[in-house]
Amino acid sequence: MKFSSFFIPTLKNIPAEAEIISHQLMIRAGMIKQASAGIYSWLPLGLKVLKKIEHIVRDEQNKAGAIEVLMPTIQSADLWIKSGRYEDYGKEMLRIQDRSGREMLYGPTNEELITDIFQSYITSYKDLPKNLYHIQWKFRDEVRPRFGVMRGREFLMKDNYSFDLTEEDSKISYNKMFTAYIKTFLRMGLTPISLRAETGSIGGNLSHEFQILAKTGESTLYYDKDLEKIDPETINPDKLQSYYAAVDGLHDEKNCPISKEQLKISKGIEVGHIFYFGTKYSEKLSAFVQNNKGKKTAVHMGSYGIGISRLVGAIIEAFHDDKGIKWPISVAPFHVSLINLMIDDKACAKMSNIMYEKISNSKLDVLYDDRDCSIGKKLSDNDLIGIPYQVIIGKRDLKDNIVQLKNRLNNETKKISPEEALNFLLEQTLTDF
Ligand code: P5A
Repeated sequence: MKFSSFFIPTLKNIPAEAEIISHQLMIRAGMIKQASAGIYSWLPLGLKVLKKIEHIVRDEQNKAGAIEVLMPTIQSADLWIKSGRYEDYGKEMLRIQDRSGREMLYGPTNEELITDIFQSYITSYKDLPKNLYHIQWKFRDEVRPRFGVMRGREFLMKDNYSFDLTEEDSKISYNKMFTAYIKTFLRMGLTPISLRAETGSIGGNLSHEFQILAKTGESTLYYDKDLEKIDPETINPDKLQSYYAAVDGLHDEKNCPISKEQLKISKGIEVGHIFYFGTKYSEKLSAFVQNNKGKKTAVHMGSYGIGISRLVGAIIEAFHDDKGIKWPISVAPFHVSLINLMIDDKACAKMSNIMYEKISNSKLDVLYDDRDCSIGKKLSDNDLIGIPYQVIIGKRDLKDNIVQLKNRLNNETKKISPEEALNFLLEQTLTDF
């Protein structure tokens, strides 16, 4: 992709309305534009990252045996009245009337709708377990939407729902998702910390939230430092759930079961939340199956959410410096930024075109900065948008057959030949594991 024909409207100044770093950087890097409070348009660079995150989430869901569906954003109030949550949800629910006066709503979550789909088709224990997911926009009319996409009113969530015959089977589904979540966040280069959590308006008695570590995170986490050492190949959910971990208000220094040496305190951001709530919705919405003795029983359910749009901001909170974003390779909008500092110089243009073609023909996604603007703007814009590798082509170096290869994650720069730079880039693996 050529920068000059793409659409990345970067900004030099910090926007006044943005309180936190990820919000500031997303606006400055031309990733999003606010449409109204807590509602955003995704510009091309932001959309690319959103899609990369969505891809990793979808891939891990599929690998864990979940099946994709797509439910609508607008729901009828009927099922919510049956489940009892139509009143409970209060003002956070955006209520809409259609032209015939029917009560509709913009879905804040989908427990009711999925339970209704399940009960329409599945009647036997032989069809269990089932785990259905979708990736769809949600709306929650938060009192104070802020922090950009981290706490929006409209936001993209991956949510799935498990259906099992017994509580015991449900725990297996729960742990499968627990493991899939850890793998998902590790693939994004993040460090996930899982904590026992409150169940809130979703209900039930078993719940974990997943926080990722970021120095600028909103929550303070207190946890066993061994929770940070996770090998993606040998994740043991029972073991991870047995470690001590608590957020802010729930940590009690006096009664903490682990030693001071073992306790770690870090800042985090909640990016996922999972719940087991038994038969709470299945009983109210008639999701019954026949068991092996022919007896009608309500199915045991769990629900599992990942904040996909929130993750874009959360990853920036975890990976940035004073110049801008530093994307982990697996979610980066492009892998390589090819920066031609002198577009009017014949040798620079020729070398840039050769490299652009070679990189374009590989598995790497390249952004070719061919803009007619100052060297300073080119370099600062590229640091701002945070593509992991930069190849910088300048007139003086090129005379000695040299280009600069910059690793944006550690800001190290090497002066090497264009061939060496190409070879290095083509050997990169594009996921974190
Ligand atoms: C689980 C899936 C649920 O809604 N029902 C279906 C359950 N859980 S949750 O904790 O309320 O939300 C799941 C994840 O969604 C993200 N999230 C948000 N992201 C951006 N803006 C918001 N206002 C917002 N609210 C929730 C979080 O990542 C959360 O963990």
